[in-house]
Order: sequence, then structure tokens, then C-alpha cells
Amino acid sequence: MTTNLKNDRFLRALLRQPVDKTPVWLMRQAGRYLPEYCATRKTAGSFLQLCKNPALATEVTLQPLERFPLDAAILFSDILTVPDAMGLGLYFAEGEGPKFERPLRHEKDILNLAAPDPEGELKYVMDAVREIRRALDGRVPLIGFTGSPFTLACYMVEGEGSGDGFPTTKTMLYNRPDLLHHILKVTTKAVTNYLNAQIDAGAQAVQIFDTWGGMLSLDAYRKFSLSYMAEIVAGLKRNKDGNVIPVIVFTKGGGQWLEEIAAIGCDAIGLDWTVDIASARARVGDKVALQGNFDPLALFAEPAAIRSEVGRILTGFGQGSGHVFNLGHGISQHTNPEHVVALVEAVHELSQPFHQA
Ligand code: 1CP
Repeated sequence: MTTNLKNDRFLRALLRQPVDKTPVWLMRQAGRYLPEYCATRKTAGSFLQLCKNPALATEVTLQPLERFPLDAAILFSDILTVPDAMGLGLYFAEGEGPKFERPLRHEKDILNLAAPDPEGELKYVMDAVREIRRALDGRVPLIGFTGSPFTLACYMVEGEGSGDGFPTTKTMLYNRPDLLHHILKVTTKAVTNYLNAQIDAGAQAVQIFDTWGGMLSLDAYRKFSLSYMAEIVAGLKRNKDGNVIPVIVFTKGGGQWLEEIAAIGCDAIGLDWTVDIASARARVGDKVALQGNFDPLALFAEPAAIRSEVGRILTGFGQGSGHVFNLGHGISQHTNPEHVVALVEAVHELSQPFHQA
């Protein structure tokens, strides 16, 4: 189906077409749990310099594929490159998470916000997509991604990550919903352009990471997160050179709202590990595929326990296509890479009986 791909299992599963085994990739599959990643990051100087150097971003994107027979590659970048290109000044303080020099606190700054040109300030990301596609040479498909407007707004307003539910952002949501909606509107335009530019540059599927949507009330989730993701999905190029470009929506903590997420027209929904995958499948029916569900910290257990947990999730999903195996959130930096070997092997081996006609 997909031109020039040696392994299209991942794309086929997203479109619920038959596969020989369940495809698998891992959120944050390139990262600090790999010593070779740490070495390349050192060469680059910093995480941001690594993101901004297409040759090195290509190198780290391919590193996990050299070790494990994963069924997809994901662009090495970060969701916060977009607000950085909007002028907020992204930096990483040593040993801490991401921060912005100029968070959005004043009405004047919010009203001045504009969507960046993806082939301008973000050209380094598109260059990385083009270079990764060349280096992959059709081995597996390449996933492009963005943060959801709401998740990006959390960092843009708060100015950094938050251990206690982004209180500054929540205050704006309840006090000045008009201002938050303005940020979300501009950001939606920015990330729609950004994903379409990634598709033009060669991304073969895209994922929207809505890491913080799950901390909202259902009413606020609909108004401040889901409606903007629906707008993005409607604005994407879903066809490129005759191939469908599947869209995955991942709201961490969104397990209660799967029916509503499926209704926005995405091809697949990401599941964290708190959801029972059998019930999730029954609820969404044949509307969308499902991705994920393995607790990232279960990778700390022994290979035999990892294998049994993989078996439990595969059995829960049951017969047929429509499941992309993944973690329910990013892989921890303290994960032993040998345990990832056990996970990928178990998925490919144990899933085969579920795909026999
Ligand atoms: O020190 C380092 O080397 C940086 C660690 C790191 C890495 C490896 C960060 C900083 N970002 C990344 C890469 C990254 N981030 C990818 C690459 C592709 C992959 O292999 O999956 C992706 C898709 C992301 C997405 C991302 N960044 C999200 C959404 C998904 C999620 O994990 O929830 C979020 C919230 C971020 C912000 C961010 N960037 C980095 C960190 C440590 C964080 C999280 C901060 C926080 O918890 O608030």
C-alpha cells in the first residue's frame, strides 16, 4: 500500500488494515536511557542544540532503530520548539526541565502573539525531517508531531513545567478565558501549519501530544483542548502522493473521554496505562485504532514480568488489527535498554496468533 516502505506495519495498524504482527514503537524512544544518545547530546553541547542540528537530530532518531527492531521512527525534536519560534525564549536550566524567558503573563504580549513560518524560524525541524527520511531509506515510517494547543499553552503561560497542575494557567482559564482562547487560537494555527510542513517535508503519520488535557474538567477539556485538536485534525493534509497520513491524538489521562476523542476524526487514540484496553476497544468500536497502554515503569521489572504484561495487553486488545503497541507515556531515563529488547521481542512474538486469519 505505501510506496517504498520495507515495513509498513505501523501505518497499516493505524488504518486498521491486516498486519502479520502488532507494530511497536516507544514514546521518547531516543533519549537519555541510551548511552549513545547521551554521547551525541554531549557533542551537540545541549539538548536544544541537538534539536537545532539536523545531522545530529537524524543520528539520534536512528539510534533506537539500530538497537531494537521498532516499527516506526519519530522525529527527534520537542513540542516546545513552536513557542520558542513564537519568541518566548526556550531554555533548559541544568538538571531542570524546560523554561521560557518570556512567559505569557500580560494581555499586550498575548495579543501580539503570531504563528511562525514553519520554513522560517522552524526550518531546522523541516530540514531534520527531510534528512531523516533520506537516512531511513524506507526502513520504517517516520512520525512527525506537535504538542496540543492546550499543552503548549500550559508551558507558555506558566513559563515552565508544573508539579501542581499549572496554577497560573488554570487561573487564566477561569478568570480570563478570552485570553487563554486567544493563545489557543494562534497556537492552533501555528501547529496546523507546522504539522502540514512536516508532512510536506516527509512525515508519514503525525501525533498530537496532549499531555496536560487530562487535568481538565470534562467541560474545560471540550472547550480548551478537544475543540482545538478537532480544528487541527480538520486542517491537516491527510493525503500525500496517494498515501494516507494517519493522525494520532494522545490525551494523557483522557481515558474517560475516548468516544468524544474518536469523534473528532483522528485515525488513532493514544492510551495511557490506566485504561483497560479491552473496554477501550469496545467503546470506540471500529472508529479508530488504539496505541499504547504499557506502563513505562513496568520496564523496570524483570524480562519475564515484562513479557507477561505484554501478553496481558495483547490479549486484552484481542484478535485483528488496529493496535499499535507503545508505552502509556514516555520511557524513563532510568530504563535498562536490555528490558526494551525483551519488550519489543515479546510484542512481535506474542502478537502473531492474534493476526492469523
Ligand atoms: O536532557 C535531555 O536530553 C532532554 C530530555 C528530552 C527529550 C529526549 C526533552 C526535554 N525532550 C525530549 C524529546 C522529545 N520530547 C520527543 C522526541 C521524540 C521521541 O523520541 O518520542 C518528544 C515527542 C517530546 C514531546 C514532549 N516534550 C512532550 C509531550 C510528551 C510527553 O512526554 O508528555 C512534553 C510535555 C515535552 C516537554 C519537555 N521537553 C523535555 C522535557 C523533560 C519535557 C517534559 C517537562 C515536564 O514534565 O513538564
